[in-house]
Amino acid sequence: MSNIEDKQQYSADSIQALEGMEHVRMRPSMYIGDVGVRGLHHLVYEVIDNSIDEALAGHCNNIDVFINEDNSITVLDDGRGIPVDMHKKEGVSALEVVMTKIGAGGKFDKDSYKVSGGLHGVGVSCVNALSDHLRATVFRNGQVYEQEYSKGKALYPVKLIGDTDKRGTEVTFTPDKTIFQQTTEYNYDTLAARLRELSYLNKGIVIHLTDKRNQDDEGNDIKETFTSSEGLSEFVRYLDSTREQLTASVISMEGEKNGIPVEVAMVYNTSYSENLHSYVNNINTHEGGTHLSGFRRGLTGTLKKYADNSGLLKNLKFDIAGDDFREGLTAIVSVKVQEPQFEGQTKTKLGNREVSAAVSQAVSEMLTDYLEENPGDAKTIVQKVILAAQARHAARKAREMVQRKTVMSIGGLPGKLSDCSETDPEQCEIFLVEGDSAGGTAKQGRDRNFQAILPLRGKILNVEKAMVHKVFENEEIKNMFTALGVTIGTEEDSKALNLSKLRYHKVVIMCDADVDGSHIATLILTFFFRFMREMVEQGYVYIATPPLYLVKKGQKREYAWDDDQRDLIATKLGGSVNIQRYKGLGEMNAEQLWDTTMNPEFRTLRQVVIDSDVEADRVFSMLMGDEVPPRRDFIERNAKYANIDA
Ligand code: 0RA
Repeated sequence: MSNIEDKQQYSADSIQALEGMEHVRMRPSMYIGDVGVRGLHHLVYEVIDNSIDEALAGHCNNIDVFINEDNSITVLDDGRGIPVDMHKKEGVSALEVVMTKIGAGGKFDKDSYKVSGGLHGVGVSCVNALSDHLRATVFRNGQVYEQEYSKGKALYPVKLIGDTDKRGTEVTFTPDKTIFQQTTEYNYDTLAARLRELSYLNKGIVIHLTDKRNQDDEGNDIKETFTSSEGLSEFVRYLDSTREQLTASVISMEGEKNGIPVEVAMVYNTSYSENLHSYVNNINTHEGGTHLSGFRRGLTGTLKKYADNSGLLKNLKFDIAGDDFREGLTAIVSVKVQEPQFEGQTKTKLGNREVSAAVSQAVSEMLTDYLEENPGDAKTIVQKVILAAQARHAARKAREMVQRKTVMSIGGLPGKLSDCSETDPEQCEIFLVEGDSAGGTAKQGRDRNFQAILPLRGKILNVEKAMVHKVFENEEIKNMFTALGVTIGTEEDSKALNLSKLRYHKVVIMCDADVDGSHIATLILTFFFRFMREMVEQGYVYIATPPLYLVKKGQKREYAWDDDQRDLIATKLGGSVNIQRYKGLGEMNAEQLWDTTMNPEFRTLRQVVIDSDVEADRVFSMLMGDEVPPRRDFIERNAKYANIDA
């Protein structure tokens, strides 16, 4: 990857210093996206990013990340160490400039080697500004240097604190509680998912994650190592580990096209879903962009040409569309771009035009070779594409039915829906409730002004294993589309979701607090994830949390959501208490359901968020595939606690 090697000697005065630490504290969301759970974790990614850059430049092999006991974070690498020599213009050490000047650290210096970049590419100074305390330790030239900061301000000039034979940089920071008011508690799984992703995207780097807050049975800290010798092809296999591969090998390439480093890996599986993930400079480009369109073009063009030449398409009575080439495809595209232009709603869509041709060419070359060398696999793939085209024709008919029903709107609403009287979608909530009996209780208990109820019958369709047309023919799923007022398909994109007529801004999945209930909630979530993904992304989807226990003593009644709480209440009430365990929503009466689970004043809704695209994809295919791991555990881990009514 020649264009990311050092182009020039990087010295202290090539670091451009810009102003604005105060601004970061005033408007943190402008720099790190938000000040919630997501922003909190971005701080870590921003720091690690510098170490990854150092590794990409060929100077660092190991990165150690610690979640310390007090929820501070330490990132240690074995790179060259941040320079500590005097910065000519600023009159302080380069380290201090990097740590205290927004935009320093080479990020805005396009001649430097950096192509990586944290989600917002704002640099470690931004993390410093948002930290109550930060300590930077540099191991360089046989010596150890240190500087500490508070809320981005240096507490003393860089000082020499000793000798060493180590090399590298260590940063420990404590996020500022006055900025991150929601929480400053780090989630191990969230960090692990990102580090795993980074290890696949940057093969060869060894990343350790240690959680000093939690120990295993032997008293050792929880610890994992992420490293990949094969990179993306290994990543694809990890993603598809619970799916059945259609061909034995993963198709992959790594190289440079028109000066742009391109890496691609892909494999077909027997499922019906398309799993494309793309990255620019290690950032997940969730909205796609030119690299992804280049991938699609290269894939379609090459496969179509091969299929035409092979004669396998003779006598075909229907056309083959781009989508058909991607059914059951898991693929990752990763490019490194010097000056990426990010567009789109969430600034995760690559705009650079030149990247499209580079990826398209890379994919054509890779695939052409593969198909020629593996005629057996080639035939299997083409046959899969033909089947997909056939199913698509069936699906289109079913989809048009859903659409026609939705467009009619009034009168077209499902009979089972108990709608609310309010018509402003922002005020409206809909509860998706398992079973008719719980649906009945919810209907009595709700505030009909703004709460609608849609009962769903028993187990809803497992969309992970069903062909697309079956999904659109399913009665419960059709009801969800019509009730929500959501349609699919626009002029440009047959799969695009149209939320402009969305009738409720809170969609609450309400299931029993037991294993079956969790399973049903997971089925519904899988449906949203695969078919109404934007609903989740825009924060419209929630999970209700009904209590597990009712603790009674005389006239006193209190609810408990877990065993600890139950015991606490029992102790508080004292003497002999009566404890009722709710086995399902059906055991609660309408008033109890309102009080505990539906009343915005007292309930806790958990907003469903997607932490990591690839992890969510893997989790759903795992949960809804053939294996049956504990689903309750899954929901606990994936639905972030958010008391949105507070
Ligand atoms: C600029 C120049 C040099 C190193 C770094 C930045 C650097 C920054 C970070 C941040 C975390 N880990 C890091 N490792 C290195 C060194 C230039 C030289 O030695 O010639």
